[in-house]
Amino acid sequence: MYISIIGKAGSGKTTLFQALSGVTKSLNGGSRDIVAIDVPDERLEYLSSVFSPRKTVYARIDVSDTIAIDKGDLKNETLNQKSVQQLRSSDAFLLILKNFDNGEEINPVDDFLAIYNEFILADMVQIENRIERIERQYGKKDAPPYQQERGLLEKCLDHLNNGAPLSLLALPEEEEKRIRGFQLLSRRPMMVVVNCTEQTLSSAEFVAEEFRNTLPPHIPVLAVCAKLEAELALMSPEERTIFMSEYGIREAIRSRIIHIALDTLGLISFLTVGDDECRAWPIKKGMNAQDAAGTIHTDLANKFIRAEAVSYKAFVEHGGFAGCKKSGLWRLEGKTYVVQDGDILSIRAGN
Ligand SMILES: Nc1nc2c(ncn2[C@@H]2O[C@H](COP(=O)(O)OP(=O)(O)OP(=O)(O)O)[C@@H](O)[C@H]2O)c(=O)[nH]1
Ligand SMILES: [Mg+2]
Repeated sequence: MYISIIGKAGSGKTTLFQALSGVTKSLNGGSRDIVAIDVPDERLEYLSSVFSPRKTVYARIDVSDTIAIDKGDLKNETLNQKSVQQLRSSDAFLLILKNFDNGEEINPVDDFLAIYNEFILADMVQIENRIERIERQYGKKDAPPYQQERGLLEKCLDHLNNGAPLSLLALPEEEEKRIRGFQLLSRRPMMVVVNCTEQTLSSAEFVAEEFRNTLPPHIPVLAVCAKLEAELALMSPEERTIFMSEYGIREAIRSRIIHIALDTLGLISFLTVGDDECRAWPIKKGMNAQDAAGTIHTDLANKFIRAEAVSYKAFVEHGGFAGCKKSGLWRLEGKTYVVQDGDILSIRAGN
């Protein structure tokens, strides 16, 4: 899973990247760094304290800083190919909007629309080009696979023509697979981070709410002060506590951003426990037990027999596996069981 931080020049992309990754780098823009970060998970922390495993492995996602983008950059192909490819290979976008005052003009809503619409336009251009190529190659000849593709492309184009991103277009699985290869930008989920000044941090929730009411309703919005968060990320736990109480920050926003990002991506995690390893496994919401087993090892999917399952909540509230068995909360699930967020699973597989 790969999340790109995008935004206009000077919006705070690199600062937010530092806040999320804890990696310091020079704020000179244009860098294309990618860092894998652990997904904070209190459930996993608790389970590790119970099992004291040799290893605790968090779910990981990749986060990257990107070059600034602005209106026209994609449509007019002024961005370099590497940067475009980086955007296209992202699974989701975290769009940061400048809402802090450093003497320059601030237009966060305009900035949002510039990039949001740019992605829609870029997809339109790409689809139109593809349709043209199909026509040139096959003319009006009846070549069914291409006619099918053309039908799908035209459906997408209609949708984009209404000013809506492709992330809001529901497609049957077959078409979904077909469209994936095009790496269309507006098909990716997007979340917004409003980057505020230190002074307005106390009203961050109010600011976020305002933006939620202004931006399209499907876009998750958070308000942060990226600069403070980046400083927090580099501190020792002791320093952090003092700093947070000074600024009246209740929780570092890092964990919230990451969790909203995962939710935007439609990801949940299941957990595995043992003396050797406690681990969180990220999977797509709706995945069945057999496919989930396959994320651990393909053999476990191929030779799947049953999944032993206990929800994390039941584990905590009923005193572990033994208590859950007594209370009838320890389950044996089959291949088609839809795995839930926080399920603690143990896969039984044949030899
Ligand atoms: N006051 C304030 N300043 C910030 C905040 N976030 C970033 N800045 C400042 O704004 C400037 C630009 O931040 P960057 O993180 O480099 O922005 P960027 O989007 O990576 O910029 P480019 O890569 O050049 O497009 C820096 O001087 C930051 O210190 C913030 O939350 N509050
Ligand atoms: Mg930068």
